[in-house]
Amino acid sequence: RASLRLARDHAPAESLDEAFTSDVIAGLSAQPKSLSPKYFYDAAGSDLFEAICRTPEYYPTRSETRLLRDIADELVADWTADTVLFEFGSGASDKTRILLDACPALRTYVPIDISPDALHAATMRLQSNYPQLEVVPLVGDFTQPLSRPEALKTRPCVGFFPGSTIGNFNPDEARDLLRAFRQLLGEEAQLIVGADMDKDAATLHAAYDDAAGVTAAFNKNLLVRMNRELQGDFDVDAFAHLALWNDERARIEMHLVSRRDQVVAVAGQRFHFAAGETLHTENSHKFTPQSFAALCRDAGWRVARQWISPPPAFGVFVLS
Ligand code: AVJ
Repeated sequence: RASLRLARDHAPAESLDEAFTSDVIAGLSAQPKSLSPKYFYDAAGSDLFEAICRTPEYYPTRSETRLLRDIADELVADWTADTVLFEFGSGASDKTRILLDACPALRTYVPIDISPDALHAATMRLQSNYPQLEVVPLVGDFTQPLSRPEALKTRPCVGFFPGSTIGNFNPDEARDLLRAFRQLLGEEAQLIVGADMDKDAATLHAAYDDAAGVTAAFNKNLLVRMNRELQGDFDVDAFAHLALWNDERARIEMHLVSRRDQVVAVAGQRFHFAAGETLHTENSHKFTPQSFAALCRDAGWRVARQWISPPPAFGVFVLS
């Protein structure tokens, strides 16, 4: 099994903890203030995301899951027992089960996730439910360079990138990321990507501002995490959750809005927030079949097949 371990391309310049510290200092020093959405996913944040998926307003998970069930046999039609399945941002690996059930012959699954707790729990569950499957978990940030170990280089590879995680990246970053996946998986590989589709602003807005406040808690968990891990003194109640639809950029934005003029200490520094000033925590880009195909083309992939669910529309794309 050791021979299957994924290798980092370069020695990591810094640990995840060090990256969190430097990204928080840089993001809170910037104008406007921002922080990468990857920092949502500590253990509590990963659980809150799973809870978001169960809210009536957050349709993407349900639309995508239904679609994947409907098309699973087509997705796995040319997989063999040798195929290696990689997943980027695997979380609870729930959607993966749809593919595993459709292709019982599959022997090797490489889930990659930034949350060690979510990854560990998912690995334990999968190993007990799929005893014939070798699960090779990789804790890490999939936006950092990764390379396939020699042992996997001769085997056909399929990448799985569901959930519209691609939407969290701005167009340049998304292109670079899809290119890096191609580099990792090899020229012959396929990449299955789930992408949320553009739709009416009311449906989009509700999905990111659910009535029960689960998304608000998910957003504010960033403050809780900074308090705990970076000795912060954020007053969580002094910030409000904001979700807004940016029509020009075709994206939902999430922000944390300072309710008052305040100074916060975190990571050994002090940061001023004016009343109404926001910390931009997430973009979630929405696509049309055309805009998604253009992105893939820029990244050196082509859309070989695509399926769009019934409304609220969600797309699954097979790239080759
Ligand atoms: C997991 C990144 C796809 O952008 O819809 C859910 C995360 N943020 N509600 C998304 C999220 C707010 C989600 N992704």
